[in-house]
Amino acid sequence: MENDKIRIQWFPGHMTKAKREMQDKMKMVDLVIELRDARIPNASKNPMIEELIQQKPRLIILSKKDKADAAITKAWIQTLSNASTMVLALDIITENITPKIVKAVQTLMQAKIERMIRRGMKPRAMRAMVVGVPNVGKSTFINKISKKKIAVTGDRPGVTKSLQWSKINKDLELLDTPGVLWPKFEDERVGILLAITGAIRDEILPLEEIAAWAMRYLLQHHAQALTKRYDIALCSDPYEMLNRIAQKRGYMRNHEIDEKRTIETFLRELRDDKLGPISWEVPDAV
Ligand SMILES: Nc1nc2c(ncn2[C@@H]2O[C@H](COP(=O)(O)OP(=O)(O)OP(=O)(O)O)[C@@H](O)[C@H]2O)c(=O)[nH]1
Ligand SMILES: [Mg+2]
Repeated sequence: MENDKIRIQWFPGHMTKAKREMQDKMKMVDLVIELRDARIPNASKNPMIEELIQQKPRLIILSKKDKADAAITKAWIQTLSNASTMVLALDIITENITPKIVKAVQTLMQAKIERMIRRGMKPRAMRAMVVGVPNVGKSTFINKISKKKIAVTGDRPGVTKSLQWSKINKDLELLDTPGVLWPKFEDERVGILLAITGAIRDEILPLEEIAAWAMRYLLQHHAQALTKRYDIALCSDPYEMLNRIAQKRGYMRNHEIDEKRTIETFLRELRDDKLGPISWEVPDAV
């Protein structure tokens, strides 16, 4: 079973609609604020976005930086930055993010604003579309900047259903969008990493395989975190590791290991950072 292909499938019906609406609105936005999960900056990049945003300036926010390894995040910032793309890593919940965003938007849009002034136009608010995979923090980001609870948020994918503008101040307007995934993952690893970090609904996931994949990665890269959290002897078989957690915690039913409970607990603790900050992807350059 270990080496079977892990298949993650879904029907992106409402996402097709969201993509169409975003395409439509793209014409009237000045820049794109793309949120990616700091733990998986590559896997959480939506390939559709590249085609959608064309030449617009882009601000990439690596969200949930509190859940990622700080040194690896720093390397990602360097890798992803270029002439038309600024990159900021943020803990959206605890940081005072507004001044950073306002400044970043000003820097990115300076040339356009100056052009408008030169042509005698009154500078208007810059319009930014906020995009990103489900559950990455788009609505939390907008609420934080607007200091209002305009957008509904929740720790599960698929909370935002439609596009919604928020006026932040005279200089900035933000468009919240539903999290979108793409019809097909080019690489099964991408689907697994999105699953581990909570961008895909658990109901449609092969959770046992996802947990085993995560366990294998942790054994390779964070073995100490496993011993510290679960106080169990390490072995190279991820399924046996899950059994050991179950035995240690007493997750039994009718004298047998309660696999469902073990897997769900393990994944929840992983997502809640109980094993410490973990980056699941490292840029090539590192
Ligand atoms: N630890 C941490 N949690 C965050 C951060 N940003 C957002 N969250 C949490 O992530 C979860 C998802 O946030 P939302 O703002 O609803 O995400 P979304 O991108 O709007 O999701 P959809 O509308 O489903 O696409 C919430 O539980 C937030 O509290 C962050 O920087 N750090
Ligand atoms: Mg949302």
